[in-house]
This record gives sequence, C-alpha cells and structure tokens, in this order.
Amino acid sequence: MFNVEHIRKDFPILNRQVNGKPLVYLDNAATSQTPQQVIDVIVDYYSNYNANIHRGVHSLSQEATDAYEQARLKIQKHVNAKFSHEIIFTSGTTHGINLIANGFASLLEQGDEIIVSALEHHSNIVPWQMLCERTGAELKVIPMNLEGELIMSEYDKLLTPNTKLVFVNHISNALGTINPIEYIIEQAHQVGAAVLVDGAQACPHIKPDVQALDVDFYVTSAHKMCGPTGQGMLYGKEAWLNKLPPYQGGGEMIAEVSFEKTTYADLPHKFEAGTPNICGGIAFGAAIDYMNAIGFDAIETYEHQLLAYATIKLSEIEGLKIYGTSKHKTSVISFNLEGIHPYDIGTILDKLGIAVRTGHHCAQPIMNFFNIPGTVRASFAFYNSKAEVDALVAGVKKAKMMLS
Ligand code: 7TS
Repeated sequence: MFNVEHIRKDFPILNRQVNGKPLVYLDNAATSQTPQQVIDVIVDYYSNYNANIHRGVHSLSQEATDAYEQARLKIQKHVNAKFSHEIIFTSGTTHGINLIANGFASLLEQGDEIIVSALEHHSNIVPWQMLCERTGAELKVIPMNLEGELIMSEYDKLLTPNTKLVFVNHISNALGTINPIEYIIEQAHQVGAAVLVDGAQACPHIKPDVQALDVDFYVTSAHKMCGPTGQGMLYGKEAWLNKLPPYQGGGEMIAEVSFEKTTYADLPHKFEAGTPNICGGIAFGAAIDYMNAIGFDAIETYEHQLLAYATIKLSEIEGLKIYGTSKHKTSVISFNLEGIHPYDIGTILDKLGIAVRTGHHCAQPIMNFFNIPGTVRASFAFYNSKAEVDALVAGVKKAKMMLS
C-alpha cells in the first residue's frame, strides 16, 4: 500500500528547516531528493570498494566492476532494452543528446532535415542547432497549441523523405505535458527518420518500454529519479549505436591503439571513454530499485491525485493563471499571478521554506509563445504530501497579499 508518510521517512532532507520553516520541496523537476537507501549505497561504495573498473585484477576493482555492470543490467531491465550493451552510461541527459548529435554530424548533409518540438528544453534545441550549422541540415519545429500540446496535424506536414532525425521530449519540463511519442515515433519511421526521446522528465513518473515504443534513442538523468547528479543513461538500438562514431576518445573505449591506427571497443565501451562516475552508476541502479519497490503504477496514481488537488486549489486563487493545461500531463504546475513577477513570488515562498523554480526553466521558446518572462513552477514527486500542497497554496496567497 502506498503510504506517503512512511515514504517521507526515507528522505532525511525532508526533515530540515529552511528559513526557520519546515522544508516544502516542490522543485522536483529540477532535481529530486535522495532516499537513505541510495545514500547508503554511495557511502558503502566509498567506504568499502572504491576502485577503478574494467582494468584491475585485484578484488576491489572486480567488486566495483561487478556492481557497475549490475547497475547496467538493472537499467536494461527497467527500460526493457533487448541487450545490456544498448545501455550507455552518461553524465546525464545533456551528455546523451550531445553524443547523438555529434554522431549524426557524420551522417547528415545539406538538404537533410531535423524536427524538434516547440516544447523542448534548451538542451534539446542548442545541440541540434549546432549540428545544423556543422552539416547544413535544416531545423524544423512542431508547433504547440494554447494548452501546451504539440499539434500532430502540423507534425505530419513537417515529415518528408528528407527528415533524418526527430527529437522530442517525452514530458515537458516547463508545462508537464505528456507528448504522444508513440504516434511521433511511428510517423517518423514511416519516412525512415530516427527518433530520439528525451525522458528526463518522464522517468521520475513512468517506466518507459523502449522495445514497445520502438524508439531509436532514449536518454535520461539519474538525479531526477532519486539518484545522484552527474549520472545518466543513453539507450540506443544496437544497429544505430554500431553505426554512430564514438563521441570521445580515450581509455576504455579502444580495442587496440598504435600511432598508425586505433580500433574501437565493442558496445557499450565504445561510448564510455575514461573513468566513469562509477559510484554514480551504481547509485543509479539503487535509485531504480528504490522506485520500483514503491511501484510506478502507485507513483503515477498518487501523483495524479496530488496534481488534481493542487490544480483545483491553485485555480481558486483570483488572478492566478496556469500554463500547460493538457489532459495528459504529469505533476508539474507552471503559473503566474497577474501583475506580479514570478521571481518575487519565488522569493517570498522561499522565506516560507517552500522551494519552487521561477524563470524560463531553460525553455525560453515556450515563454515567448505565451509572451511571458517566465513562470513559477511547482513540481511534485511521490514523496510530496497534500499538506505541502496546502502550504504552497497558503504561501501563494500570502505572496499575492504582500505584492499586490
Ligand atoms: N531535458 C529535459 C526535458 C529536462 O527537464 C532537463 C533538465 C534536461 C533535459 C537536462 O538534464 P540534465 O540532467 O542533463 O541537466 N531540466 C531542468 C529543469 O526543468 N529545471 O532544472 C533542470
């Protein structure tokens, strides 16, 4: 049974005070908090078996290698990849996207087209613009409607035989919209384009099935799903990963090196140059174990209730406008109070111990679309309580009173 009070005990940080008030942490879309179970794994690694991997004959190195490769298997199972070597450890979503963008630089030419969506995070816009500059390919954008949903009839029109790559996030960080990636993938494949899905905001809430989706690449970050920062994963179909050139050169990604010629290691090592974030990978596996023990169905149901409750309560505040009103959305509420700058609301909420994000959320095109400088964003996780939603609502009312 899902019991939020019980779950909250796993997160030591939730006991702390901020500005003399109990912390109400509602910035989960930026980064999630870490349960004791994952902290213990990190402490255990550095206390007991810290060593470099894949290279030592000594016991510590073998223990660390085993734990690291076990984590890869956990991730493989979690996203239902066919092979474990289709899971590449990265430093996060941004790294994964850049790895693919770099790889496609050798495959694209003038006249090719890349499609992104109007709902993207900057990390999903800038690497493609850089890629277009390098290759002469053209960037096209799937527009959105006022609910913050991508317009699929417009997407259909953008697809041509020249489309080589479609890039879209699974869930928008700024608005919480869940995008119809099944349809997007299917249509892209009809014209022979590859699809990369950014799952940074999806993985904290749902369990992706990369084989069922038939997605070509899927990337995410551990720190948004109870794991450490500086750690992420890239899933790629074996055939694609074999086709793409390595991203970085260095140790561990080679088969043989001489000054005349270097041959590359097999997957996944071809894309994992240098000493990785070993502890991060192991802790990522532990975070996935932790979330699976709670269960993604239970998480989804609970967060949906929290979202519905918060939406009703916040909507009752006069002059409050919510941006992103899709029926298919996750537990993110982006809003503004009429005539008040989001930063001012965020500052008052902080004084009350309530952590939200304010600003453009690294998604300036979305803010431009709504013609606003930014929003206040409250993003909920499964360990947030109804009482915390009440605290947010009371805080916003207080901010309104003080600022208007
Ligand atoms: N893609 C999406 C959809 C994101 O939300 C983020 C981070 C990234 C990519 C980049 O992830 P990273 O782990 O490589 O940094 N989003 C946010 C956010 O909404 N607030 O802070 C970071």
